[in-house]
Amino acid sequence: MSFSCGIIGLPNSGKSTIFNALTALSVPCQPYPFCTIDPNVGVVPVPDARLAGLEKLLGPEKVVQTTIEFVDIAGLIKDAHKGEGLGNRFLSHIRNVDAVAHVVRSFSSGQVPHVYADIDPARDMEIVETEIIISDLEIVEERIKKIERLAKVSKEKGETEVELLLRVRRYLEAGRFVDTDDFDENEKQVVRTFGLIATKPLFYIANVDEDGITSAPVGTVENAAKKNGREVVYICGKLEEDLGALPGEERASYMELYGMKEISIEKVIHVGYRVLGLVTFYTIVGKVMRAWTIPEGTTCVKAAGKIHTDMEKGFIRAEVIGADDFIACGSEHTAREKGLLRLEGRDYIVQDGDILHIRFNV
Ligand SMILES: Nc1nc2c(ncn2[C@@H]2O[C@H](COP(=O)(O)OP(=O)(O)O)[C@@H](O)[C@H]2O)c(=O)[nH]1
Ligand SMILES: [Mg+2]
Repeated sequence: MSFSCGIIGLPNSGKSTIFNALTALSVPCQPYPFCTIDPNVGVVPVPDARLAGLEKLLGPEKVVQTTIEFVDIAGLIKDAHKGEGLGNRFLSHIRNVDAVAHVVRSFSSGQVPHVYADIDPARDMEIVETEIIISDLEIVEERIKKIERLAKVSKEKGETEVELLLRVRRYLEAGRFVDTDDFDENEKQVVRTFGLIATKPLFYIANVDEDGITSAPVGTVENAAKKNGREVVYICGKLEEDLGALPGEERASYMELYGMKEISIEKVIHVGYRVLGLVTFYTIVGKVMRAWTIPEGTTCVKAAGKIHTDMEKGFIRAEVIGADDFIACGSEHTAREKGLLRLEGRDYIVQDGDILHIRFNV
């Protein structure tokens, strides 16, 4: 299953436009049953230059990219928690995602009304995040009440949970997202079950004008993001959506016209991937070459388990080589001669770009 990213923002900030641009890169649904749940969920392949390099070198029959899932929801407006606009209940659609992309309107276009008349990214960011925090607070309060009601049944479990809820509440009451680094691994696992959006990593997508220039005062998004230690991706959603709809060749000439080297929407995927703390490893088995996604810091034996539970159970060791080294050598033979192929044990921490060949007992 893919890691997932929810898209939030004010109405008319360009969320659906960006979602469409992302899903224009979409993968065939068949191996990913989750991408058909509803039209607002899209499974998108992660563009990967290393995988492309390996493919060129080895010419496998089949290449499977790793994927990331995006979820598009309605826009939040000020006082959504009091029922303004569409309210805030629809946030339930993104309570289980792994990260959040906050689309911030930075394009002017007179044809597209802004909910608050003028273009002011810092204000918009604040409105949306405040509504998220209030909505999360509602959930925390409800949960505390519920546990107190059940306290007679299971006191001990309830106590640790309430303690964590109170710690989380302190951040929210201070008007902040929750710093999950203040929780240990076990605590994090419990906190995750609360489904709070303010506990997820967040990055900004500044949706800028066609000429690539933000109509907002230069640096507003950047400054607001820096204050929170967050990343910003600048793209023009409209342009990306139009590009995505074009057939390959036309797309190429259009990109040349605009002096574009890459489809910028790919940056969204890459930053999402980085914010999630993910790394990619590769397997080449028979004629199938495949990219896999794991969290940073995953051991070799756990990575093997991602491929197949039998590989984890019967794990002996792994032959490992970095994809870049492999590509530079041009063949397995040369890589062996140069001593770049290593043997690693179960506790080896898999590095981004590793090609793994797992040896295991059946
Ligand atoms: N000029 C311009 N218009 C955009 C851009 N992104 C979105 N729009 C337009 O803004 C309107 C609202 O976009 P939409 O994606 O539906 O916003 P959402 O409400 O956040 O989902 C649509 O008419 C889009 O075509 C952009 O980068 N530039
Ligand atoms: Mg929309």
